[in-house]
Amino acid sequence: MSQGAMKEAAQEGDRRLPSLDVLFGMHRRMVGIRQFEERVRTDYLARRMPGFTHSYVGEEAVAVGGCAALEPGDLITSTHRGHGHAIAKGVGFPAMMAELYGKLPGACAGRGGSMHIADFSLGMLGANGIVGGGFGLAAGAALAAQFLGNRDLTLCFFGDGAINKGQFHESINFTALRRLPVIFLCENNQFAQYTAIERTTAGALADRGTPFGVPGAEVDGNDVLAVYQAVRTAADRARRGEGPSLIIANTYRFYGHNVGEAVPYRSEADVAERRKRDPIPRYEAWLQAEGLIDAAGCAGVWEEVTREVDESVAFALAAADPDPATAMDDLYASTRAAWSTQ
Ligand SMILES: Cc1ncc(C[n+]2csc(CCOP(=O)(O)OP(=O)(O)O)c2C)c(N)n1
Repeated sequence: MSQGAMKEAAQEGDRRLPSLDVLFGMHRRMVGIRQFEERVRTDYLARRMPGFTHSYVGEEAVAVGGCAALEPGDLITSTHRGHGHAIAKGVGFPAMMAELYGKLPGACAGRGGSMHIADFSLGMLGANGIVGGGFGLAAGAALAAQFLGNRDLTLCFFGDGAINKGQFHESINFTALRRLPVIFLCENNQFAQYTAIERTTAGALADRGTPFGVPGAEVDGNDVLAVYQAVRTAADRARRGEGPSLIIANTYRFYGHNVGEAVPYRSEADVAERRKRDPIPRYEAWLQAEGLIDAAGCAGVWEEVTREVDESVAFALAAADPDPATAMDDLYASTRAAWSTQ
């Protein structure tokens, strides 16, 4: 479909294409993730922020395209590199920033930090310090949806390193067998921690579902519209009761594995080359070519979002710390309470 036709279809509210609201929302969310992550990096390197953190800069189109294709009741599981997923699913900057600063109004009352941000009310089932930890959660959430008979599906984000874990095969087997509504969305950022994918991974990633009868698609993960379309197709299949799909989104992380890492295993020239395919200017060029926004409009979004991120830091710094006396609260779910809601 030509870009002109796509714009027309979007304006007419074509079922398969994003509405104008979604198109603009995707731009704002991508810029939001970028500016949030850049500010986190600055504050973390200045040793103002506690904990440990992994930057999502460069991968924004995957989280944003994926979450934009979902319906409100749908769920996501995330990874150790989870800030972008949380923002794309609607967690606000103040709750995110306060959580990273370990403050009481944080998304998890300051107890989770960067790798454990969750907001069940938004369907964000949690970032995860365990590589591959989202697979079982996604399978379980989808089993619950099937059991309850609702239309909710679960979008499972994970990395190219995680696809080599046993839980991936266990989860894709189980969800295929039961035809559960899951989308496995692999963010292939070319590295698992410090090791390039060529040194760890055999075969084509998109074929990993083939033995289980699960269709695989490969998309340009720096093209937000391509990710959106792929997830819409997989979501339709899941809602028809046909089971899981696998999507490989090829992308690149612009910074090191974790913030503060020296990155000795790839050259600056490689990174500079990859930065030319930055998903945000690329999407802005498309929006502008379609006449949907001009350069000043784009600049306005950057300004507004940057101000919101700055305000979230001020909010976090002024917020109360959790009371150390409550450190052991909420460690275990009350099984009595859980069963009484059945
Ligand atoms: C079970 C487990 N094994 C190892 C680690 C250490 N570790 C943290 S991130 C990572 C690499 C993950 O690579 P990938 O899945 O490609 O995600 P990316 O970091 O590239 O986003 C590893 C091995 C861990 N956190 N959990």
